[in-house]
Amino acid sequence: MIDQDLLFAFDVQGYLHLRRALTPTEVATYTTWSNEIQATDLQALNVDNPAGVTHQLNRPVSRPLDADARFAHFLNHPVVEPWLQTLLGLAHRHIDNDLYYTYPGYTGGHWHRGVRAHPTGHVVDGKFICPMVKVFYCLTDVGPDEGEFVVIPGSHKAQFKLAYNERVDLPAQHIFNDVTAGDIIIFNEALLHNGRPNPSPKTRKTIIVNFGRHDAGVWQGYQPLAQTLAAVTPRQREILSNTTGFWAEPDLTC
Ligand SMILES: O=C(O)CCC(=O)C(=O)O
Repeated sequence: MIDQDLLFAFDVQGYLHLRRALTPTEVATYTTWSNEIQATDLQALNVDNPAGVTHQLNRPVSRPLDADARFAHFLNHPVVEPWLQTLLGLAHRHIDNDLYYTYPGYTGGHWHRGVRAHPTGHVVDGKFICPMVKVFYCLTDVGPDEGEFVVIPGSHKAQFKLAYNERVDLPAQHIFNDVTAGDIIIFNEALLHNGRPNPSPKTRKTIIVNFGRHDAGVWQGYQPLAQTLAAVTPRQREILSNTTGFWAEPDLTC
């Protein structure tokens, strides 16, 4: 069941911070999996699409699902799947996936969004029609000045343009600087978001899975391998079975 207060919050903020959504045992297990694939040979992993390596983040491993099919668990984690069904529809699809580390000394990213803002925040006739929703499974505690993730709450509905290139701070930014290992962040990819510089000695570790609706294509370089499709559950295979080629933003200028 979807909590109506959280649904309201997702609508007006564009994100949810689900605190301690993973158990400590889960965090320990997923950390072990992540440690085990850190040494993945990226060239070998991407032998099907060598150009893909340059389109991927690889900090330290992009497409962890293909490096280790256990990561398919994050396609339909029981905490997340009801949200994906509500925000994207029952037949939602995978777009890309990353094991993403923000290392000490990281100088920060750039503000961006995966899809355009929408006047209603992607709600039409009382239903969400989000084209892209991203899920962060947070594996580490994150405090102030530890390379935290930032979003601009409500920017998925923004009606005014903002010059944000080269800027570290934007008005009203919310900082996930009170994250506990095991928290899950779900956000509308129309939100402006970024990763802050990390002057701390700690690495922020996140498993990221990006999802779209039934008509979403996969991001270039993230097509699942045949062996991955064979190894996962029927439900996970369905989520991985994009039918429309590479990702292209649907026209939702309604
Ligand atoms: O977690 C971060 O630092 C940024 C990740 C990000 O921008 C993204 O996944 O689009």
